[in-house]
Amino acid sequence: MPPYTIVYFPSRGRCEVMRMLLADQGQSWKEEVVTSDDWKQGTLKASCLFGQLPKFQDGDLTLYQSNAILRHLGRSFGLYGKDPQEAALVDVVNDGLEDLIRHISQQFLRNTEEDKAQYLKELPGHLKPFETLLAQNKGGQSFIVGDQISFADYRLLDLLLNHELLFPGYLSDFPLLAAYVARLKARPKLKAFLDSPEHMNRPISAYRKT
Ligand code: GTS
Repeated sequence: MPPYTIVYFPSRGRCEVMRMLLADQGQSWKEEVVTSDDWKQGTLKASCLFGQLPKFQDGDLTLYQSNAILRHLGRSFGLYGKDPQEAALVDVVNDGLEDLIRHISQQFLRNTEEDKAQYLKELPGHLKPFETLLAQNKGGQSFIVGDQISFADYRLLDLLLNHELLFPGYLSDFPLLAAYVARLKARPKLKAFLDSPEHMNRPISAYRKT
């Protein structure tokens, strides 16, 4: 039995990054998929510390809060920079991604054509900090921080891949980010996961079909 269990709604949402990280690190995990009917019933919600999912089990340890889960996995698998300075930079990237993802979630909830057009117009401004960070690290030929993969790389990759589904070709003005996506996607275990029906058939958000 794998020690890890992800309890979440039937979407990529806040959990695909955990799945990508675990798959790339050669781990297996169990899924407990919660349908909206199950959730509305209320018992599980009442049992969750903050009344929300994801819930994550690592053996006897039960965790809530997706960023705490990611940081736990980062520490467990050596995916949190090679020293405190790099760990702090990994946090900077992750917090910047959190802000951006919150902003995106608002757009997804409304999702009119007008919102989409406005979002696309603003997207280059949102991506710029990440392209800048990449450029500052070995001219963009490495990871987002240092010379080893961190949990922030999986999170950034997840965000960029989701955007590719929504806005194909959107990275054409961001050559370093485009090359970074291609490089990470080619990691064998990650590629196997990203090509699997398990990933391909899971919608980005519970609120969307794609
Ligand atoms: N800060 C929390 C985290 O990062 O884990 C937020 C969790 C959260 O907002 N969960 C939503 C939820 O449980 C689902 S989703 O935003 O991840 O899609 N919603 C149901 C509810 O009853 O609040």
